[in-house]
Amino acid sequence: MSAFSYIGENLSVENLNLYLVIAVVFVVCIVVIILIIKRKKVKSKDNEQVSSLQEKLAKTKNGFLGKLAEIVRLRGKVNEDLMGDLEEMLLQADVGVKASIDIIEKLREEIRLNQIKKPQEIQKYMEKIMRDLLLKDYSAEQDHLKITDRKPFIILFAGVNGVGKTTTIGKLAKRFTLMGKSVMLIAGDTFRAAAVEQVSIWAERAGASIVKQQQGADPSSVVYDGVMSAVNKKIDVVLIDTAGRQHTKVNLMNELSKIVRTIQKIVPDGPHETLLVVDATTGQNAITQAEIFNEATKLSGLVLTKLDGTAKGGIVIGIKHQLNIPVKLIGVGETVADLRDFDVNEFVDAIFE
Ligand SMILES: Nc1nc2c(ncn2[C@@H]2O[C@H](COP(=O)(O)OP(=O)(O)OP(=O)(O)O)[C@@H](O)[C@H]2O)c(=O)[nH]1
Ligand SMILES: [Mg+2]
Repeated sequence: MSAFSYIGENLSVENLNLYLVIAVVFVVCIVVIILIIKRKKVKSKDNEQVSSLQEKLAKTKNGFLGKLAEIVRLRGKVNEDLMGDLEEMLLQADVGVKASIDIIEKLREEIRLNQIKKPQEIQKYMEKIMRDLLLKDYSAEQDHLKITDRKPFIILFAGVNGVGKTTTIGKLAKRFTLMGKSVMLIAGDTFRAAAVEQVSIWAERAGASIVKQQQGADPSSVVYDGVMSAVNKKIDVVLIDTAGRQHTKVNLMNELSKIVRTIQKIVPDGPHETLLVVDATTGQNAITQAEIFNEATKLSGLVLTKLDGTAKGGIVIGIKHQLNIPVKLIGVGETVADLRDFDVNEFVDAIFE
């Protein structure tokens, strides 16, 4: 006798209800199991992201936490020697003189208020002080790179040579094309021989269009052609590369101001973002560069590159403390996936956890 004929013969209203209940319970169980599996997958993806930022910032993390642990072990007591070592540690991590003094002062205050006797407790307070400092005056609107519906949304990149402008443009182009945006790169660095070629490679990789001229052409003329073309073609995002080197520094700044004026002839409210790219491994130089560039052209944000290659990630705090310009993006490697939005909590967690 088959299972079906058995069920058929024994089918009554009561049995039918029982089978229905079993079927419903079975379906509900399957749905719950699928949901649990999906959630686990999302969670592990999130963890991958966090752990990979931790990995990328390993040098800073080790330089900071490793050093902190060593100082705590060495000193054993909360005293002036310990405070001196901590200040030295901050300076070595490129936090900067003013920010280091400020952090140590705040730490003294916490020690006094909370009657801290064990140096092991210092880490917790140090983490809090740094997080608070980085989150001071935080604005979700101004501290992140967000493209609006403004078409074309124009982002101008500036920075001295070798800091990672072109690489950042390439990574961002890919991010935007993946978001379904039409992207145009403008090869405004006509000074260096290989620069145009480098932008072309990134454009192809990212699936973006490119406007370029030969080496030695007037950068503003390339920018004019590019922005005009972007307006006509209704491009969503325009990323403009510029030279990192000119015959003199004054030339470099004048060139940049001229590019801005050129953009504004076509798009009066552009550029919508002016990002200065600085190299984290150059320490306090990055801050000086930001000050100089900001005088020539109002910057809307910074991109801090090569954070993966330095133990001096404390520069993030120095920048926050000394400049009124938000770090919007960080570069933590050379591949497309290595450009991250700068998120204070994620950054502090990656260093302290
Ligand atoms: N490790 C690491 N390397 C990076 C990062 N960003 C850029 N680089 C590398 O830095 C070098 C210089 O990058 P470019 O993008 O050519 O710099 P640039 O500012 O355009 O330089 P110029 O065109 O000479 O002004 C390249 O070898 C990049 O791969 C980063 O976040 N991490
Ligand atoms: Mg370049």
